[in-house]
Amino acid sequence: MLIDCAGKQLNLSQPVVMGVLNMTPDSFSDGGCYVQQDLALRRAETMVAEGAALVDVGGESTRPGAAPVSVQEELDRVLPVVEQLVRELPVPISVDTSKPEVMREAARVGAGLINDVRALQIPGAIATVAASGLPVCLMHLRGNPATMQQEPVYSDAVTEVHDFLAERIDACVLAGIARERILVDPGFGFGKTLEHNLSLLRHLDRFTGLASGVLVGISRKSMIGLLLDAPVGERLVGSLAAAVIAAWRGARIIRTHDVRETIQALRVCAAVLTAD
Ligand code: 7PJ
Repeated sequence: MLIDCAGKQLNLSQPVVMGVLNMTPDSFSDGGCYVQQDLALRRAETMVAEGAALVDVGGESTRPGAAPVSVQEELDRVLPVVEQLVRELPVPISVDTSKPEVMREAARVGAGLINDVRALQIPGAIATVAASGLPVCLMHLRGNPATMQQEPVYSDAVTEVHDFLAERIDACVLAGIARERILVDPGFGFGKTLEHNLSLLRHLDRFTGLASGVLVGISRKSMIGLLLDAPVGERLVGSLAAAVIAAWRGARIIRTHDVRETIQALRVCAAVLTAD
């Protein structure tokens, strides 16, 4: 199962790791240490050396209550880095954005995948991705990042998230984005309680037939913190357990801050998954 990411191939025959590169000064877990471009490049090189199949560059903080970022500010944060990473790294560079202008410019400088936590709902986003020819990850988010953790309510979270993603896929296909270019993500922590997140992880196999593959981002998130009563810096082991469960339930891309450890955990998982 190969996905073409602007000329670089992403092989999803086994679960792979997407390394997170935050370009936000207020990122909750990296504390903005990689805001400078050379540090960002070195961090990305390390993640690729550790085995990351993709690097995801983001310039908008989507943590609960984070302030909105202007188009220009987001472009300033991510474009120079994306341009350099595309040139210097062998893996596809993904851009975590919801803004059509950022998608268009990222595609122009060679980005290989658009990762949108708002599932291309901002006007112009679907047409921009369709025109770019790039693959896209559609994520489910209930509400918006500012308000999403204010008592999210579902009658059946798994079905509602599934049906939302199915509708977004239909809209994309109608606009000319082939199903083979679409990945889906239930959006752990985006407008969900711990119970919702746990149901989504347990029933992740419900999402595997929707499009080309399932991507999950659980790394260091509050669902791990709540289960372990642990601060962000002490969530590695819990995040690895969740990554293995996700891969076991069919996820093909694990988005993580801890590339080396996650790849080790996934290697064990993949060996068992492919055993007789
Ligand atoms: C996710 C994401 C996720 C996808 C972020 C964080 C918050 N993109 N961007 N899925 N999370 N596709 O890294 O904790 O879960 S930003």
